[in-house]
This record gives sequence, structure tokens and C-alpha cells, in this order.
Amino acid sequence: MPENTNEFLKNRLGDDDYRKLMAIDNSEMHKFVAEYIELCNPDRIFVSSDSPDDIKYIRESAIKNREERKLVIKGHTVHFDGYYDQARDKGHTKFLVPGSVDLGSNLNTIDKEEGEREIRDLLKDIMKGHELYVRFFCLGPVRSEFSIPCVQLTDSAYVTHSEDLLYRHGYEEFKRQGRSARFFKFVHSAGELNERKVSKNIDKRRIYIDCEDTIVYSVNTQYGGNTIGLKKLAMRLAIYRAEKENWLTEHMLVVGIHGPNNRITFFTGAFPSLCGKTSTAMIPEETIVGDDIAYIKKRGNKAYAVNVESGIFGIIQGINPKDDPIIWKALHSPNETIFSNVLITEDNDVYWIGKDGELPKKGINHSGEWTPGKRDTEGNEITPSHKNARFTIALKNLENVDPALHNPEGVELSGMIYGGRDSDTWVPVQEAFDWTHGIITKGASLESETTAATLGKEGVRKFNPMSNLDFLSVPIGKYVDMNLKFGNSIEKPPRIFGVNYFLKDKKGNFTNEKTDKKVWLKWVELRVHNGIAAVKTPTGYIPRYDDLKELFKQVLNKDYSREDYIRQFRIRIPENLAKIDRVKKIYENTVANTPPVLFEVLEEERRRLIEARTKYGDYVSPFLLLQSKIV
Ligand code: SPV
Ligand code: MN
Repeated sequence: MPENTNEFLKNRLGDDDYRKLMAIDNSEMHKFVAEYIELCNPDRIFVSSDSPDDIKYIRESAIKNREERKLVIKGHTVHFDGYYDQARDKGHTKFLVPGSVDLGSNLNTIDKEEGEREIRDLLKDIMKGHELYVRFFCLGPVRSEFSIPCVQLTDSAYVTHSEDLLYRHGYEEFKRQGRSARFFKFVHSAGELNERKVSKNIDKRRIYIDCEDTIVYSVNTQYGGNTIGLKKLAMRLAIYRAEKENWLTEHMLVVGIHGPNNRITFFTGAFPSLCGKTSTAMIPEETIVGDDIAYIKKRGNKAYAVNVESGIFGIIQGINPKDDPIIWKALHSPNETIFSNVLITEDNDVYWIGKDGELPKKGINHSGEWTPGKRDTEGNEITPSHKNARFTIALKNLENVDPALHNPEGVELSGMIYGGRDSDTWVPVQEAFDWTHGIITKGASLESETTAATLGKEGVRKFNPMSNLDFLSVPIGKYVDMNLKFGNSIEKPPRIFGVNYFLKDKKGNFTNEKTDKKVWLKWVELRVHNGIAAVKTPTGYIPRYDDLKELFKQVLNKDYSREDYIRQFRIRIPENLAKIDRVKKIYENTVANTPPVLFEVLEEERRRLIEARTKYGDYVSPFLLLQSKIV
């Protein structure tokens, strides 16, 4: 650590950069910047004040240093990550904790001293020959109780260019907060690059997170999920902070559902990867606030949510004009878009799996020059685009962006929706009885079946509480508890819903069409305003047939038959009981300090299911329940 921070910075920075850095009155931030300049030892340093010229400089640097190249549409660029650097590296993402701290078997940890030593060794002189970009961003809207200022150090112009599209600029916010800023810190280096300008030393890829000191280190990687400090790395720091302060950081979309009389009602939604999260955020004729991460705080007797981000780092596979007209249009218009790990065609256009049109005969992708049938060194066929290929755009480029995106107050949160890939247990939509029942039986019990798109066997149920398992920085038991406490401290907590877009019939066919989710969301919207009755089942409230019939007609102009309703909404008692057993076992065997109420609520649900089975048999038509219990 340099002895005299200011003198050190003055010597290492140009006059202009020094002035920009010092305009923020925060000596802790200055010390942080100085410490990592000394350690990483970049050739050049650029401090951005978010002026249009500074932003332009970043954009152009990414082209000049060949981390990105221009595409045929104006403003569009492509970036490639290394062949083995295409996704989050869970194995090498670890929390730095003192030896005595136990975060449970689900969280990957390393002794703080040992981890710091290792990461400092890796960072030593790593930026020699590189330029360091010093950037300021703000998580959540600026000038808001949600704002968390951040400082990002990176030698990748691609990483910080991505952040320009995904986050709110934070230089002014940092200046405003000055000494009082409780900021997050990110140090990233792509490390040595090969001739394709991708990280070379993947074997030394490390992502180490220190929640106490609010700092994250990321080295020898470029993939956004490992490097964009403000995304999943900051999310872990924020969960840690939220737990101490009784608010929530969730892996959730935020969407505005438009109800009668121009009413807009806001919901958050948690879905594991490839389970309809983006499509729920982008549901036609509704408005999007966010597609990935939300902060939720209590104000007065209600909950409010913000999108932590202001852009989308979305999976591009399968995006097509029919299902995703708005994204499709944005991806074909002149604007600032970064494509990553797609296929570049001979005419400098982009191709991805599931795009309309013919498969190009050749091109360039994450493996270099590509032709159909190309295999990697392990003999695996290389797909034209990687299945985790992505697009990065600012939300302002989408026609359906909600005007409340930057509202410093956030949006009033009326409901939270949990959904996973579930072929045989949950009904398509149901409302929990109350906050505790919802958090436990919908959120904390969330499971999702593996798909062909993930490694390993298909159809295996993976436990993923609140779809947040990969990003937890507090033990699961504590995380469930913080969720319970949050809602129970609010007079009018959001209502909780479970949805299932993937229910199948006995023949293995989906019971619903993709577009049906719009009907479920309209029902949910009416429910929170007490505008519609429901049928009480052992697992929650479900829609009445007559209401769905009307909604299907109104929303999709479709006839909805009694048979469809029974097929979709019958209560599957054996499957629901099996789920309770699975979930209970996980909490009993792998989670320390599970709140006891979790077991009680699951037991109550079991009792209700068994009672219904005694009366009606294994599979219960909702019409049978309908007779007696309308609420
Ligand atoms: C996810 O995988 O949930 C993402 C992408 O949103 S990443 O940034 O890789 O986490
Ligand atoms: Mn995500």
C-alpha cells in the first residue's frame, strides 16, 4: 500500500485523470485505487468521469485493443471469450472468510489469508502492458435510498463498455455521497491475452469475494458473469449487506402488468436459468423494469423494488421475431449492442442457434474459424454459437421499457412470483395463503428440472431456493430467515405466487402454450387488487374456471375448455407429497439453522394434502374443491 496516497496517485496519473479522481471526496476510495495501481502496475491509467468523451474513449478502446470488433449494423460490436471461458466458473468463485467461519456446504469458501495471498500473487504486475480503466457506477437508481456507489478497476475495455450499457453511471452519485459513500469495490484483470485477445491463463482463473471488506477480485477471465463486477459479484455483496439491514437482494425480474382502467401493478419474479425469466419480463403489451436483479426495501407499510441494473445481458439462443419481437427489433436496429460468442458471418452479420434463416456455411465464432461439423480437441461438435452466447443492450433501447425504471422511489411491489421447470407437480398458477406460506412452499421449495441444454442427465430436479442458490453469500437457513423476517415486518407484504410454465400431461406433452403465461399474469394482477375470487386447494389459491375462461377469451382470444382446466389445475397429491419429502430432506440434511417454521409449514401442507387424498383420491379435480371453498 503506497505510503502517501495522494502523492502516489499524482505521480501515476495524468493531470486530468488525477483531477477527476480527486473531485470525489473519499479518501478510502483513493486508497483503494492507489493500492491496486501499485499492485497491478498498469502501463496507462484512465479515469472516467462519465462525460460523453470519456464514454466514447472506452467504446473506442475496446475496438482498438481488439476485444470487440464492429459489425455491419451501426453501433453493434462482437466480443469473444476464450473457448473454455464461456460461463460462470462456479468452482473457482469463492468467499474469503476467516478460517473459523462456516457458511455451510452450499457456499464455496477459502481461508481469507490464504485466498488474499493467492489473489495478490496473481494480480502482481498483471496489468503490465495494459491500460487500467477506473470507473464509477451506481447500483439501483441514483439519488435514491437504493443507490450503492461502486468503483470498478479493470484492464478490459470490453468489461467496462458492457457496464456502460448495463448500469447507471455513478461518478456524479459518488461525488454527491462523498465521504459517506458505502461503496463496493471491484478489481478485474483479464490477465495475459492470446492472439485472439482472450484470457490465456484460464487455469489461473479466480473470482474471490470478500463480503466484510466489500471487495471482489476477478482474474484471468473475460466472461461477463465472472468479470462484470456490478452483476453477480455485487449481488453477493448486496445480499450480505441486506441480511444485516432487513431488506432483500433477489435474483428477480421486475415487470409492470397492465390491469383494468390503465392500472399498472408491479411484480418481481424469480426463475432459474432457461425457465421463462426473460420472457416473463418481456411479456407482450406489459412493461419491463428489469430482467435479472432486484433490491426490495420496506417503506411505510409497503415493499418497494428497483432494478439494480439498467440493461440486459441476455441469452441470445432461440431469440426469434415471432416469440421475441421487441428484442428482435432492438437487435436489428442501429444502437449500442454487444454480441458475445455468436457466429459472425462472411458479411459481418450475426448468427445464433434458433435465429430465423439458414445456417451459414462458414464464419467466426468462439472457437475461431468455423464450418459446420467442426470439432474441438475433445471431439465434441462445436455449435455455431455457444449456448450461453449473449447480447448486451441498454433497456432504453426496448420499446416496452417502463417509465418507472429510474424512479428513485422504486415501484410499489404488489407480488412476487416463483417458478421453475416442473413437469408434474405444481399447477400453472397459484397464490400462497400468506407471506410465510409463500416464502416456504413457493420460494424456499423451488426446484427446477435440468434440460438438454445443461450438462448431465435431463429431467433431474435441482433444488434452487428463490432461484438464488448460485449467488448466496449467507448460509441458506439465514437467507430463508431473512426473507421470512422481511415480509413479516411489513403490514402489507407483497402477495406470493407460484407458477409453472412447464407442466406436462401423461403423454409428456406440455399442457400449455408459451403464450398462456400472459393469462396467469393477468389473473395474478386481478388477485392482488382483490378483484377476483379463487378456489382454496391444499397448496394455495387457484383460479376459478369461469374466470380463466373469460381471461383466455379476453387476453388471447382463445376458448378455454373445462377439460383443459381440469388437466392443468387438478391437484396432484402424490407428486406434491413427494416434493415435500425431497425439500424437507434437503433442509434437514444439508442446511444448518433452518428456521423451524419451515418444517411446520411443510408439515401443515402435508396434512392438508393427505386430508384431500382421503376425501377425493390422488388426483383432485378443482371442480370438487370449487363447491365448498371460494375466497
Ligand atoms: C445468470 O446466469 O443468471 C445470468 C448471467 O444472469 S450471469 O451474468 O452469467 O450470471
Ligand atoms: Mn441471472
